[in-house]
Amino acid sequence: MSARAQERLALAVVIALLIAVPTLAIAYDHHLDTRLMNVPGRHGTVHVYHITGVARPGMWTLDTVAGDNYWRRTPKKLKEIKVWLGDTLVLKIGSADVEHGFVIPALGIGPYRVEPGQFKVIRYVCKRAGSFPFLCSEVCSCTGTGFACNLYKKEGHEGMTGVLTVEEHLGPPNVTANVTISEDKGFTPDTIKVHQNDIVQINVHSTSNGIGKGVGFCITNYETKVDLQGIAAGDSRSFKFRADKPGSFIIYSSTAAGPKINAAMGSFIVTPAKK
Ligand SMILES: [Cu+2]
Repeated sequence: MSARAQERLALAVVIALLIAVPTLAIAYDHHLDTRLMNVPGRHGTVHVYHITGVARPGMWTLDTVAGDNYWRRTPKKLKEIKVWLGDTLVLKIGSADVEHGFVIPALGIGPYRVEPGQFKVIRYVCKRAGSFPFLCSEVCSCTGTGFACNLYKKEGHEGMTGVLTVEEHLGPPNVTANVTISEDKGFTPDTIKVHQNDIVQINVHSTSNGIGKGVGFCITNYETKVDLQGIAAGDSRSFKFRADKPGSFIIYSSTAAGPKINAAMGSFIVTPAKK
């Protein structure tokens, strides 16, 4: 073979490798996902999420963050993952830059160290309905020191939050309550009585704008299920949940709505289920 032909052959081999390596890498990645997806679905639907931690601006994202788009465009922040009770979550967590830590404190998931170039795969069966915040447990946004750096650290850490919402198929409510929130009377009616495990629907109507941000409706110990914020005057909101915890709980405005409404309180009473 002539020297020229050898050169051409070498060039052809290099080009072929340049195409083959990324193609194989993508195919392998796809294969791994398919394997994750195909785990027998004993627990509802299996959802696979690729979550990438990005230190600056601090966020978890579902976008691919690699190469040029790391520099050129801002990935979209992952604010919420929504699934149904009984579904299985497969979270494949990576990092686009520095070490992050993935944690869902209320569910006892993590913290898992997520280092760049590696993936942490978490499988979780959603057995509790509610809203569970996830965040980054590392101070990750800057690895240096100094004022500017500390600023970014804070931004990054605070930005790396989102919420996992596990919804329950509840069916029609056993109890419906219509509550009006007003400046002069607070919550009307101010007491809601239900039995444990009742499906409760509460329709909240506001006649006040509070101090400009509307009013809120929240029940202590039920915050992960019931937290309506910023209901403007004239607006109505509804929500439905299972009263699974017995006891006497306080109804309050979770939006700062001025002294009168902030001082107004109601009661949510859940009678224990008969045995
Ligand atoms: Cu982080």
